[in-house]
Amino acid sequence: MASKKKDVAGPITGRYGDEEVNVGQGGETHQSAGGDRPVLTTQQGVPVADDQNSLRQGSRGPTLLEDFHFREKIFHFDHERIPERVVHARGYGAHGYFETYDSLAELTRADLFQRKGEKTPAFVRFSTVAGSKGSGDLARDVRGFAVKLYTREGNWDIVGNNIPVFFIQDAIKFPDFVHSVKPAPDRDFPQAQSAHDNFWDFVSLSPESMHMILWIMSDRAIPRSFRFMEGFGVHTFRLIDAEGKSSFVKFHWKPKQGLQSVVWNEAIKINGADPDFHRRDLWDAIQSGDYPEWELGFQVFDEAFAASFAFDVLDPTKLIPEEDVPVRPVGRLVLDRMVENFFAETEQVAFCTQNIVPGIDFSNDPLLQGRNFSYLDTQLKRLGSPNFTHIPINAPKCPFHTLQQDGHMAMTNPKGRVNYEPNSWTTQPGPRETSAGFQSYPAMEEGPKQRVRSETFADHYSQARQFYISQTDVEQGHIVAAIAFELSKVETPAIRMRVVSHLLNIDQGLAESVANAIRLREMPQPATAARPTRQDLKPSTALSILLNGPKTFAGRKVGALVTDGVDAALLNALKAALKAEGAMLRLIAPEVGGVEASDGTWIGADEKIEGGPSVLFDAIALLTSPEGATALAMRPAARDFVADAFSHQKFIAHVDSATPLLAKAGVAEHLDDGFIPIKTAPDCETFVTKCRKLRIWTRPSPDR
Ligand code: HDE
Repeated sequence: MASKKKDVAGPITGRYGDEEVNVGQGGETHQSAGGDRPVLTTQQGVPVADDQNSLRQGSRGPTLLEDFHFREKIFHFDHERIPERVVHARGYGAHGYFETYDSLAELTRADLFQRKGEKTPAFVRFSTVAGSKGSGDLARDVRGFAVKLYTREGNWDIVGNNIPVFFIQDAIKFPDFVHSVKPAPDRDFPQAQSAHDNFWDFVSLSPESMHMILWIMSDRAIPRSFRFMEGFGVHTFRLIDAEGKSSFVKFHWKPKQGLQSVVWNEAIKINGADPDFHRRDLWDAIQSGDYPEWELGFQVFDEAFAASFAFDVLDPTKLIPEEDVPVRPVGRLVLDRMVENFFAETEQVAFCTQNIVPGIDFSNDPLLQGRNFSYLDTQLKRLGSPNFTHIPINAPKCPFHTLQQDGHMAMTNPKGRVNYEPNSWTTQPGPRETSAGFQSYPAMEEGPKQRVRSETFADHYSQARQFYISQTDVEQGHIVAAIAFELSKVETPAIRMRVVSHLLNIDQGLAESVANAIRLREMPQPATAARPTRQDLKPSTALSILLNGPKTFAGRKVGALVTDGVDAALLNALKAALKAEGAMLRLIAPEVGGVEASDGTWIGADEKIEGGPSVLFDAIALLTSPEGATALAMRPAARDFVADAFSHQKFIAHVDSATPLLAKAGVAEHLDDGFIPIKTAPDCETFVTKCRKLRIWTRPSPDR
C-alpha cells in the first residue's frame, strides 16, 4: 500500500500490513512540496508518492505489471552500464582551463593561440590503458593524458599519453597489441598487467616495441599521481599559419609540480591499500584548492630538420630529443574543478584524435591516421548514437550549426525548413560554408598503393639505448628490476630468452643484469636487427625523472603516526612547516577516533594504523609517546608502516621515544641521513627541507 505523507527531512513512513513504520530518510511528497528539496518524480515528471514499495495485490500478493514507476526505475537501472572503453577504461577527469602565454600567430592560425592571456575551457581525462574500469590505479602501465580544449573555433582534442612513444608503428597492429596485453581469452586473467606470456610474446616478436618497452619498464609507468607526470601528443602534427604555411610540431605537457614516481614494491602495496590512490590524489588536490598545472610546450621543426633527423618524424616509436629541438612553452593548463557527475562527464567524454581546429593538421604518421578512424567508431559503440556530440561534455562551447539530423537522442536538429545545402532559401536561417573554415594542408603525396613499412622506420634499438643511457643509476636499476619481475611471471623460457636477445641490441650491461636477475643459464645471441644500434646518440637529461624532480615538497603528503601523549607543540610545528611548504599532513593513530595530546587536547585522526600504511605517503613522521611506541611495536601494521617507509627510501622524522618502534621494525640499526630526529620546530623545518629530495636513493632498495 502507498506510504503516508512524508516530512521534508523526516523519516519516510511505510506500511507493513496495518502497522505504520519508519523505513528510512527521504524527500518530500508532491503534497508537501515547498521546502528546499524538489519532489521525486518519474522520468515523465509524475510526482512519486511511494518509492519504497512496489505495487502489489494485497500485502503478500504478486507485484502488478501496472506499476509504471517500478518498471521505469528497474528498466533504467538495467541499462545503466555502457560498454567500457576497450582500452583506457579506467580513467579520471577534471575541468580546468588553458591559458595562452603569447600570440603564436607566426606559427599557427589556431584561434586559441592568437591572443596573449586567452583562456580556453578544458577537460582532461587521465587513465591507465590495459585494466578494466575497476582495476587498481597503480598498475605498471602507460597513462592516458587526454585533453579536450573547447576553443572558439571548435573542440580540439590532444589525445596523448604520459610516454612520448608507442609500442607499434602501424595502426593495423593495435588490436593484436591490445589483445596481447589484456587478459587471455580462455582464462580472463591477468588483469591490468603486462607481466605475462602473451604480452612479452607479442612484444618480443615485434622489435619496433623495444623503445616503448624500456619506457614502460621505467618508473614512468608507475607515477606517484597524475599530477606528477608529463603528457605527450606522441605523433608529429602540423601547425598551419594564416598564409597556409606549415611547420611540424610535437606536443608536450610538463607538470609544474615536477616529475615523481613510486617504486614497484610500493606500487603493488598501494594497489591493495588504496586502489583509487591516483583518483583520490587528484580529488584531494583540487578540492583543497591546490590546483595542478602543466605547461604546454611545442617542439617546432621544419621539413629540413625532418629530412636531416636520424629517424623518421612520422614514426611514433621515436621521439625528438629536447636537446635537438627545445620545447617552447606556449601556455598553461590548470585543473581547478572536479566533475559534478562522474558518468555524465568522465565516462561519457568522447575524445577523438580527428577533433582538430583550423591551424592544426595531421601528419602522415600511420598510427595517427588509423586512430582518426578508431576514435569516432569507438564513441558510436560506447555512447550508442552519432549524437554523442550533443552530450554537454562533448558539445562545443562555441556556436555550431550543422545540417545533420535525427538519429538516437537527437537534440540539436536543424531549425526551419532547410536541412540541405546548397539551397536558395534566403529567408531561412540555414548555415553556409566559409573560406575561413578548416582547410587541410595541401601536402603533395605520390607513390604506389602498397602495404609496406617505410625503410626509415627500421631502426628499433638506437633510441631504446639512448633512453637507457639517459637514466641515472637508480633508474637503470629500476628498469632492470622491472624487466626481471615481468619475465619472472612469464612461464615460457623461450620468451624470456627472446626478450634478452633484444636487450643485447640495446645495452650489453642491461641484458646481462636482466639475465642475472632471472638466472638465465645461457646468454642468447642478439636478435637479428634490421639496423645496427647507433652508439653515438648522446644521453638526454629530459628523459630521466630523477634529473627533473621537483625543487619543493609542495603538493606532497606526510603521514604522521601519533599516539596518546603526542607532543602537541611539536605536532603543531610540523604542521606549520608543512603548510609553509604547501605540503599536507595526515594523522595516523592506533584508533581513528584520535589521541589525547601531551597538553590534554584531543586530536582527531585521519586513519587507523591498519588503514593508513606508509605507502600512501611521501614521507613519514613518528610522533609517538614512549608507551605509545611500545604498544604500537606489537602491531604488525605499525611495524610495516616504518619498515616499508624505510625500504621505499622515504624520509622518516622521529622523536626519541619512537625507538622501540624503530627497533621492532628492524631499522634501528640502519639509521642513515634519511632519518631526521625531531625535538624542536627548526628540526621540523629541516625535515621538510630534506623531503624536497623525495627519496633517499642511497639507501638499499627492495627493487634492486
Ligand atoms: Fe588510443 N584509443 N589508440 N592511443 N587512446 C582509445 O578510444 C587507438 C594510441 C589514448 O580518456 C579508444 O574513446 C588505436 C596512442 C588515450 O577517453 C580507441 C591506436 C595514444 C585514450 C583507441 C591507439 C593513445 C585512448 C578506446 C593505434 C597516445 C583514452 C576508447 C593506432 C598518443 C581517451 C576511446 C579517454 C582511447 C584507439 C593508440 C591515447 C579504441 C586504434 C598512440 C589517452 O578508439
